[in-house]
Amino acid sequence: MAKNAVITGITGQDGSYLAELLLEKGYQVHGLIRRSSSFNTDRIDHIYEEPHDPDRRLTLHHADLSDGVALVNLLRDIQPDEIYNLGAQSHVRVSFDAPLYTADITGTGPLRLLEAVRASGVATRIYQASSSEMFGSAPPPQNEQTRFHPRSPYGCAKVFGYWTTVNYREAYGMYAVNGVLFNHESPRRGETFVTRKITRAVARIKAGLQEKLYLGNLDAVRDWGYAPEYVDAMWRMLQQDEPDDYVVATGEAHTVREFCEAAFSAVGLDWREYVAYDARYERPAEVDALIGDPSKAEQVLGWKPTVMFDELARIMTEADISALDDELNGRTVRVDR
Ligand code: NDP
Ligand code: GDR
Repeated sequence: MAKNAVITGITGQDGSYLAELLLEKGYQVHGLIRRSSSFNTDRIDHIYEEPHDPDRRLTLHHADLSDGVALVNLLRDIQPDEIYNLGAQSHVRVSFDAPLYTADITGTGPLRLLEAVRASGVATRIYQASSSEMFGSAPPPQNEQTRFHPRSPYGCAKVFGYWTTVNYREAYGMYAVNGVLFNHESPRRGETFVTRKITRAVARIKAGLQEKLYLGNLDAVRDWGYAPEYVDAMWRMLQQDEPDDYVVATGEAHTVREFCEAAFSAVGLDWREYVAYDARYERPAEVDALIGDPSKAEQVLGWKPTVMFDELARIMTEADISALDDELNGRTVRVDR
């Protein structure tokens, strides 16, 4: 019998890659999407299946992490074997502008989902998308033992989601796990996160469509990996005998400045001629350095990253150049890269 999985946040970067992975593995995939006045399924349109196709394995349902009753009803109907909670207000800078909304969706959202599992009585395994942002100002390298010191409403909300997941595992014996994932990127990364903002700007500057790229703190250090590899780690976490929490990272550290250098030099440009400072992209409290120690994931899950910093910057820059080329030449933009 094919396994049934529910993905919240299926329209996001990770949700789209995870849906592909689970479909490849033969799963029936149920994605929860938000009602929007415009189309919001770009990242999954290439795997979309006609609702009337009797053999379809991808089904989309309207739901929102703010609506606990809808979650109960859906879980009761779907009876999933696995749930991946990737839905969130995921932008750190935006969380300072919308702290209560972020707390509700990113923090209370996981609690609603866990309660929905209890209320629907479904026997399932649940993955919570926890984040390296929970470590905040705790000095690197960070691993599963590192103390949390979040520096944003987003980070605080993720800490709540983390401990709620641990608590439901301990209190109710649920198979509930946290993947503490460090930054991971791809050509599908949201356009306002720094890596994608840079690679998109490189393509536009190269094509003569943009003159400057305005950024905030160039000194921030991050551990950037490749999103398709990180969703594989999520799946592995739900296939173990016992539920546990894992850090997923590359262990390599680079600054935002270095990412600029790598992306601009990939097309023969000197980043210093194009990057300008704008204070609006600074955060009220910054996370200076996140560098993960993924040894436990490697030992227990057999997970190891292969795409590292330079290759990642190159993949993203090339994808943005070719997407812009498609756009300028009136071709449909391919999202399956
Ligand atoms: P994205 O921002 O690309 O996707 C977020 C998803 O959540 C989208 O599908 C979005 O829907 C959905 N969503 C937003 N609000 C709600 C809501 N109220 N109810 C239901 N769904 C909602 O994030 P990523 O794919 O990058 O990240 C996936 C998860 O992993 C997030 O929880 C994020 O916080 C976490 N994470 C991400 C890391 C990273 O580096 N990418 C690192 C560590 C953790 P819509 O498309 O309609 O906006
Ligand atoms: P982050 O990612 O906050 O780490 O959260 P982001 O790419 O937004 O910022 C990384 C670093 O770059 C600095 N920065 C800028 N950031 C943005 N977005 N725009 C700018 O113009 C800019 N200039 C400098 C930031 O200050 C920061 O230090 C991501 C999200 O995916 C979270 O959901 C996830 O949990 C964490 O990664 C791990």
